[in-house]
Parts: sequence; structure tokens; C-alpha cells
Amino acid sequence: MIQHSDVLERSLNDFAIEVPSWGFANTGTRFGKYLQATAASTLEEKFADASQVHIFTGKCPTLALHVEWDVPKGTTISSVLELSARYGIRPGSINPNTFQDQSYKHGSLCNEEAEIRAQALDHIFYSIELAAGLSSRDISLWFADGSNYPGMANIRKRKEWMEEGLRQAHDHLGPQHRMLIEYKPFEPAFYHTDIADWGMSFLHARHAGPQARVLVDTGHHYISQNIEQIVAWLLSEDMLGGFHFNDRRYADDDLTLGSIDPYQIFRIFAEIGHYEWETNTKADIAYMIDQSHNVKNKIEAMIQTVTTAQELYAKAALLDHEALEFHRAHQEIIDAENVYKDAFATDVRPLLQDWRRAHGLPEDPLKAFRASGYLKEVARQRQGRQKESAAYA
Ligand code: PSV
Ligand code: MN
Repeated sequence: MIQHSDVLERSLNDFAIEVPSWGFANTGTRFGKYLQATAASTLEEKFADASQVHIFTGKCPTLALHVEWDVPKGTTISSVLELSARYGIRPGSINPNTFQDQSYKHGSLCNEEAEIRAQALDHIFYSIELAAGLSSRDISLWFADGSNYPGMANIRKRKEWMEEGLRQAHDHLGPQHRMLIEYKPFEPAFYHTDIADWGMSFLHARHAGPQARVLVDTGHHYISQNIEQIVAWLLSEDMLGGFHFNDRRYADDDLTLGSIDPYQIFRIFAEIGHYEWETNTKADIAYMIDQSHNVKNKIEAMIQTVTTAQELYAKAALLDHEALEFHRAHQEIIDAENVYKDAFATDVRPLLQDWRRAHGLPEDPLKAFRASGYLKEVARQRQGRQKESAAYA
């Protein structure tokens, strides 16, 4: 009989999670920001904080960078690589920013004005070159493009502009790169968003070229949408590129993964696990966190997120796939459902502690981080020089 610990050893070893640079900076809501004395202001501080998450969880070796916030034009590649080497964290996905500049008020790649579309494309080209210099694989695209009132936009034309821009961006990729296309139904646009759902991302990715995939941000769906079905379809089409992890209660709330609906995340992992079991392949998926915490300490929240993701991933790894297929084939509905429920109900925390111990990691990463005194030290160092960093998240 296969031991739970063997299953977890195999699955958790392969489960790396990327943390976002913007998750360590002071970010806020539309109504204000609550500044934290320990928040990171510089790229160095973001690398330093990310390295803490990696040190205590062992599984977060990369940091997602947002170009305008972290590596605007003029930043030297060598300075970023130097920080990366100093803190033992590699640059992860590169996120172009085509929403912050005033010129993007009416969109970027979908803007009516060809000049602004060209400006946005140029920024994406720069981001791709940055990714090449930093040995990052993924260029992760999210567009705030959309409109606020009926009648104000030619939706069809904008779709074609986006298609054209993405195709040109894809032509710029190196063979080592992937282009991930994220969707979001609303915010900041409240009437229509140019890439509003997974189907739109999917079509754009298909048109853009073979290195484009869809990025699923778990917070970017309408309430009650079946996200695992989207995941299953994308897996079936070989178009699932990655995730932005977070949880939500109402909209894109940036709550901690699994804080509201852990079963949803489990079902997503179950879909991926079943695909991997059936095809005997490892799905090529980038697992990334996209959360900016206002009221929780940012590093602690990141550690909490990683351990929660590991717990839910581990539960899904315990699924009895043979039994599931057997019950499905015999229309044994309750038994099939119970395969899910049994795995979900398993307390994997002791197994995770064993796994951590075996890998020289602290059994309780949050407790160990708290005991390290890092927050106290950076609060002292960073006191009084808090800058507003990422303006929007
Ligand atoms: C937009 O809401 C988003 O999910 C995109 O991934 C951005 O890159 C990120 O949040 C930070 O604003
Ligand atoms: Mn996102």
C-alpha cells in the first residue's frame, strides 16, 4: 500500500510557489492605505522579505516583479541580479504595467490612439527584454483596459487591437519565454473589460502564438463561478499557464488563499492532480500568489498563504484516483463525492510537519519566522522612511 507520506513527498517537493514583490509593499484600497512599519519600500527590501518566506517555507525561490514598480526603464539588469544573488531569490514572472501611466486612461493596447497602443507595446517589448536579461521565463500580462459606460467604446475594434498587439508581443518572445494572459471581469473598468473572462484570454492566447497561455487569478471570477471547470478545460486544451492565488468573498478582495473557501482551491488542485494521474505527466503550471495585505503583516500573511496552499495541495494529492474513476464509471455518485470529501477532510498537518522536518525546514514556518526577530529588526531599520510604493493592486 502506498503511504501518505510517500505521496506527499513526491507532490510537495515539486510544488514551488512564487511570491509577488507588491505583496511586501504598502498598498491599499481605493479609500486609503494603512501603512506598516515593516513594509518594503525598495526592491532590495522586497527581495529581503521574499527571502524570509523562502527560508522558512523552503518552496518560494522566485519573486514576481512588476516592471513600473520594481524595474522601471533605467534599472540595470546587473543591479537586479546582484540583489537576487544576495538574497538567494530568483526573479520570477515579469509583469508589464500598462495601467498606471496617465496616458492609459482609455486603455493601452486597446486605446483608440495608435500612438498609445504603440507606447504600451513598447513597454511590453521592454518587459520581454528584461525577462531575457533576468532569465525569467514568464511574461505575465494583465490589462486594465475597458470602458465605464455603454456606447463609449467600440468593443469589437478594441478586441482586434488587443489581438494585434498580443501577436506582436508574442513575436518578440525568445524561445525560452511564455506569455501568460490574465483575465478579470471588472475593475477598474465597470462597464466592459477588454479581457474579461477565460474564454477571451484563451482566444487571445491562441491567436497570439504557441508560447501563450491563460493565467487564472482565483479572485477574478463572478461569484459562484465554477473555477475548477475552467481549469479542467484549460488543461484539456493545454492552455493553462499559471495561477494567481488569493481568495475572495465579494470581488477581487485579495484575501488570503483558502481563508473563505478552501474547498474551492482543493477542487482546483484535485482537477490538476487527476489530469496528472491520467496523463502521467506533470502539468507545466506557474503557481503564483497575488495578494496585497493591508491589515495582516505582509510577510506573515505570505507564509500563512504558502502553508495553506501546501495543505490544500497535499489533501488533493491524497485523492484516490482509481476509486474516483471506478465510482464515476458505475454512477456511484455519493461514493465519488466521498472520495473528494475524504481527501479534503484528512488532517495533513502532521504529514506536512514530517515533510518539513525531513527537508530541514521548521515544522511551523510562521512560528519560526516570528521567533527569528526579523520583523522587529526591519521595523527599526525602515521606521520613518516609508514611501508609497505600488499604487494599485
Ligand atoms: C489585477 O487585479 C491583478 O490581479 C494583476 O495580476 C496585477 O498584476 C496585480 O493584480 C497587481 O495589481
Ligand atoms: Mn492577478
